[in-house]
Amino acid sequence: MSTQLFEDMAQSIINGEAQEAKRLAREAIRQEVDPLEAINRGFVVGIDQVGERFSCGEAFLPELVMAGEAMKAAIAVLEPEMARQGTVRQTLGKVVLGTVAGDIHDIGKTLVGTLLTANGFEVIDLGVDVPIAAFAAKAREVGADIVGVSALLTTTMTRQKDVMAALEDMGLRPGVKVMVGGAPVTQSWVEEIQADGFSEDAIGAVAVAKQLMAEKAIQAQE
Ligand code: B1M
Repeated sequence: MSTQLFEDMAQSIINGEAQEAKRLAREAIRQEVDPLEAINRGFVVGIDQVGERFSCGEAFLPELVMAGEAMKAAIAVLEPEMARQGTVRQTLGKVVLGTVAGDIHDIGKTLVGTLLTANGFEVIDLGVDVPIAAFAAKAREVGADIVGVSALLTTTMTRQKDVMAALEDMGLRPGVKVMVGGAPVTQSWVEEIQADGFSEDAIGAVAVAKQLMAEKAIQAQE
């Protein structure tokens, strides 16, 4: 497979062309390209460029919006394929997932949810702009093993800490593990708020979730 397809994918996002992004996503499936590779080597390269241009004032909000829409359109085509390729079918654990209050970025969070589902986790996706208390309330209602909290803004990242406090207040910790993620999240932030797990990407999030389930199993034996 040529790298031209990946380059075209990136360009479709930079141009904010949702129809073209969808066409290229279908083409990737037709050529049996790994959907996650298409996302990471193609579409994400484009959205990262738009993000960089936005942060240095070379691109503006409408471009960010259009790039985001194109990205979502492409992922919507690839998602069923990723789910279909997920081989593990037994439920590994229950994950309540969402993007924190004040934050409407959902592309990365949804990707994390898709890969967790494809790898055998039951995911309850609360969506975006999720109030702090809603994470804890849903975790209690469904008996969650893990609460996954995504944040893409430095201003909303602090709410990951608030979600942990809400779980603590409801007496749900340490039985419910907390995994955090999102572009501004760093290992030192994770250590500061004492979250149980962190991943920089969606594939890593699956490995972290499995690790957290293993830790839960050990805790249950103690
Ligand atoms: Co916004 N935005 N945005 N944006 N946006 C960023 C995040 C920004 C870095 C752009 C920039 O300046 N370079 C910047 C944040 C700066 C900061 O705080 N540090 C920014 C800003 C400033 C804003 C607004 C404030 C702009 C404005 O209005 N002036 C505004 C805020 C709105 C709000 O939320 N209240 C805003 C709005 C938007 C759009 C709506 C236009 C659109 C979102 C569309 C959507 O999501 N439906 C948008 C977009 C598209 C971006 C960028 C360009 C791309 C984000 C993305 O989807 N990346 C982004 C710049 C960038 O990140 N390059 C930017 C692709 C996605 C696959 O990656 O989301 O990082 P990501 O997810 C990864 C990992 O982070 C990780 O795995 C995912 C998959 O690999 N991960 C987890 C994510 N969640 C996880 C959870 C986990 C584990 C891993 O466990 C639970």
